[in-house]
Amino acid sequence: MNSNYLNNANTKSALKTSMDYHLRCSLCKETPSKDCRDLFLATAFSLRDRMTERILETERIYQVAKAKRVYYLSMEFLIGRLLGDTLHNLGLFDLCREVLEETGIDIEEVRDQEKDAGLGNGGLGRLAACFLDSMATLNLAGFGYGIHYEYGLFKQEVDNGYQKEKPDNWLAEFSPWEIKRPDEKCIVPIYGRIEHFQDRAGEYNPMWLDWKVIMGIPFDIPVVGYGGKTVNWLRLYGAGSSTDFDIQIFNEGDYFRAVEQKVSSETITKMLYPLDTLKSGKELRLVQEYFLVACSLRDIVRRYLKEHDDFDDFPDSVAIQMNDTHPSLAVAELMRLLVDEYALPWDEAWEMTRKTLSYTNHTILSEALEKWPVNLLEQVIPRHLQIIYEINARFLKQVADLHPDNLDLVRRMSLIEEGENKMVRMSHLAMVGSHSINGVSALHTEILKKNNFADFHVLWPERFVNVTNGITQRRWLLKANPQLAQLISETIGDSWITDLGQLKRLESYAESEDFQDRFRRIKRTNKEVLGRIISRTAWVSVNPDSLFDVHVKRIHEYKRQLLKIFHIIYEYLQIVRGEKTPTVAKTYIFAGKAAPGYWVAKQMIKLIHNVGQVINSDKRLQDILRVVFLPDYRVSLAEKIIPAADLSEQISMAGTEASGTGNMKFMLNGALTVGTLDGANVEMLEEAGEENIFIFGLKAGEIEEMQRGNTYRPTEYYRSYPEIRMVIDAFRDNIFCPSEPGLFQWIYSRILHEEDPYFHLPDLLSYIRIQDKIEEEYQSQASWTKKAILNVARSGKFSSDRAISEYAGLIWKADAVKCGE
Ligand code: GPQ
Repeated sequence: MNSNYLNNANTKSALKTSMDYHLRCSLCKETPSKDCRDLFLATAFSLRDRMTERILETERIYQVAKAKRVYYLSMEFLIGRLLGDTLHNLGLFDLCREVLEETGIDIEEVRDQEKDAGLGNGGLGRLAACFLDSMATLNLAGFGYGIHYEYGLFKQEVDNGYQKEKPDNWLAEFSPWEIKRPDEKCIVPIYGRIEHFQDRAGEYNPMWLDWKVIMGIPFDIPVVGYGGKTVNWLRLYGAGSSTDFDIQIFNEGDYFRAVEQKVSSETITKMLYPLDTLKSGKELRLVQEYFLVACSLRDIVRRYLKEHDDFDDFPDSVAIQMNDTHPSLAVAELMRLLVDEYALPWDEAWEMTRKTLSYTNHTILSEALEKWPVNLLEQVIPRHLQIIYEINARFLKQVADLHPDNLDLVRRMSLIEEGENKMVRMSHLAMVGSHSINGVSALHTEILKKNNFADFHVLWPERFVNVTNGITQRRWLLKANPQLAQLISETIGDSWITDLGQLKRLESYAESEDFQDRFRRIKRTNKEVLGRIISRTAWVSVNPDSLFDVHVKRIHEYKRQLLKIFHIIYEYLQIVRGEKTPTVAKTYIFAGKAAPGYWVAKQMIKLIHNVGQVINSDKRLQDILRVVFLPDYRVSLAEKIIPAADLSEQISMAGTEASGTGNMKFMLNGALTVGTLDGANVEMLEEAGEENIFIFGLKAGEIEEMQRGNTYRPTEYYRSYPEIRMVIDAFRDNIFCPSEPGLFQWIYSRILHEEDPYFHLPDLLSYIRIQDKIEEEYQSQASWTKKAILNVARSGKFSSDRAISEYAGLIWKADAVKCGE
């Protein structure tokens, strides 16, 4: 039933009334606090009212339409701040700005009061957040399931160049967006043991006994699509203790044990593991993964059974996407629910499971491919381990029937890796239990098919598809770069907001002097804004007329921050030794977090800091070079950095970055890319045209060949090329650690004598050459701006709307359901 509470809600006076109401009735304040926190909360509550109304309406429409529901299961949703996006998507941004302006408040100050919800590490988590926005905007009944971490990704501080991790207590002052729903809690069994009991027919059936209980409590965050009609939700589960269970121990007279049990249950969702393309191997992480899967599948099945009497329509009514292998226990849990709790025959349950689930792979790096020890699974989820064994036995029989003499193949494809410590290969579990397996860029999917998952590709070629990643233009252009968004809308209309391909029409303005001029002025303003953030947080003053060369992302060897530093060192030494006359002033900007236990990554931060200290304090380079490291990279900071970039660094070793999504955000905001032929860079080259992007370095195939033949000899590069020698020797000679000699010796020795698995030296020369070319091209501002405009114009493919339409059509078979007026 549609209620009338919020009739005429979208007028200035109605919005003002809502905000006043919440200030008094929700916050119990006569006047708002000076710091704008109260105003932020009152605004957020007013928007939440409008969204919750639409959630109910949307749900009603989905029910009538019998919409197929899509569930995106992910351990991470890096949603960042929500106020700006929500205002834009509800069409209330200008109205709200005016309401605040009338009380003398700048909307930016209000927005700055919101803490980032950092419930993810990087690309994978941000992708999930962009996908939610696109699903709602495309009118798909698509919902997210994740974990309500009490602490998100740590806050990064930098002390003398060293990263310090501080807890991110994002919920300290609670989030106004979430709706706690204790009435929809679920109960999740864990630990315990299996016994077999004989039934009437004499068969032995397994029974899971003595399990403990965790309670899953849902928190819903509304997800509003552009236009404000469709409002879906993201459901995050927090762990609590079961009161029933506590009382049982309590009654046994063991009060302390009852409290301990409560505390240990609540620890489960305390914090996000700060690892990106690395695995933790910790029991608590396994428990988190299981907890997510167990809560969400119970919820999904419960919702389905409200409208159905049996499971016959399950795969036609429900699609479940597993975001990497982190939720791959869904295969075993769905089987357990169907077989153990709803008494479906195995074969029928298996068909349902496979038809419902699909799996996205996000990396080929072996250190990120999840495997869990069999004995840990046995302890934590014994029944699931049994189910995994049963799935494996049936699957391997199928393989052996097809290839009777190929034991090696059976061993390679098994869900279990044999050895001293037997392990479950989660990617195999995910593939066997899914009808679709996808990579996240064309190159990545090809590598999966050819290398990592080749055996599976031969067996099931039809299951493999590619869906190149995308980003939402609502956040990454409309919200993050309002002036550019405005210029584009004035020029070609605003249909690009929901149809990014429309940007193509900007091509005809690429050479217009007037358009170029306005485009450049916007970039310049964005650079000034970033310049102020840099001086405030990194204590370095930068020149907004210099070329902003930006390398921001997680710190990881494969992403090669070190290659960028090599180039900076080369340039610096060339200049101070009088071998180069600089023609362009440059500001090198880095930002990114390192996993707390990843020593090499943390050293990179220290190195950037030290290189910065030497260069920034060298009088000879005063107006020429600056190197800065911005602390605490997060979504809201990215929204300031990306619109201000001239050059985007995407220089991972070819074949290692599955896709990248930052690369797309820079392109959309008119930065030119310098990159290797890796991940989605390959497709960016195709779209932009080779004259508008700077591609260098070895190709994935060439690297693979060198790896296979073991033909890479770092010392040969060192001996043959003076440029390389000059850079590497700087580490031996302590040029960037004069007061701490030896600090960076390890880089010298590792690269030359031990190992360089990320092929820095073979790519260094071509990187230096392409940087020279970039410097030269930057001098012609007209041609640079033309290229930048063409990049924006040709970035349409990289909208997450396109990616989600492909998922919906190819994988989920889900149609849009228009949520009308
Ligand atoms: N990615 Cl496996 C993550 O951010 N975290 C992970 O744990 C894994 C992958 C990234 C990947 O490195 C990027 O290349 C992708 O663009 C991104 O996922 C989204 O697909």
